[in-house]
Amino acid sequence: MRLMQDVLCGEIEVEGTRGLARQCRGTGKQRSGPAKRLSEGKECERNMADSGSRERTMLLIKPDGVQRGLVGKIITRFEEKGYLLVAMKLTQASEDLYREHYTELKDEPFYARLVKYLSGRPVVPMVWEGYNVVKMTRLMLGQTDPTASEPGTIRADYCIEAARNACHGSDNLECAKREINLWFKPEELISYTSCTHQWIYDEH
Ligand code: IDP
Ligand code: MG
Repeated sequence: MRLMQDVLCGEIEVEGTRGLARQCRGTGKQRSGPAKRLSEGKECERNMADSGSRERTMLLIKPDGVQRGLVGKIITRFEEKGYLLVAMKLTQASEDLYREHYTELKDEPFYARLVKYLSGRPVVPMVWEGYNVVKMTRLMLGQTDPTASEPGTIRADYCIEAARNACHGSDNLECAKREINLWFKPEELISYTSCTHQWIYDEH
C-alpha cells in the first residue's frame, strides 16, 4: 500500500515536527481554577513558529467520541480541510500514560477524575500534518467548554460538557512533539505526500 503510494505520489521523508525549541512541560503555564481556565483559550497561540506544510499535531478522540460514533465525522473534518493523516490507531491507554499526557494539569481539581475517565477505554490517537495544523486543530475543536465554543466547531456541534468534549488537540508545537512521541513509535508515523498536495498548497 505504502509502496504503491510512494510510486504514485513521490515520497518525501520528514521525521517529526520542525522548529521545536522547548518541552511542553515547564513553560510556565499558569492556572487559577476551572472558571478562568475555561475562558482562556489563548495558549495555543504561543510558539506558533512556521514549520510549513509538514507541521504535525496530535489529535485524540476520547472515549465519549468513540462510544458515540464520532470517529468518522471527526476524521472527515480533517480530511476535507486538506490535512494529511500520518498515524492512527484504536487503543486503550493506561493511567500512567494519561498522567504523563496531562502532566501540566496535575494540580487541577478534576485531574484524578479526568485520568480515571480516560484510562483503559477505547480511544483513537492520530497525527495530522499540514500548514499551521496545530493552531487550526485547536480552532476546529473549539473551546474546552463546549458551551463557550463557536457553532461549526467539533465541541460546539457534538458536545455539551467539558468533561465529555470528544477530543484532545495539542496546545502548541512543543506539546505536539511530546504527545506524538508519547503515543506513537517512530515507525508508526508514515511520511508520504498525498496526490492532492499540489491542489492544496501553492508550493514550488
Ligand atoms: P483542552 O482539552 O481544551 O486543551 P485542557 O485545559 O488541557 O483543555 O483540559 C484537558 C481536559 O480536561 C479537557 O479537554 C476536559 O476534558 C477536561 N477539563 C478541563 N477543564 C475541566 C473542568 O473544569 N471540569 C471537568 N473537566 C475539565
Ligand atoms: Mg490542553
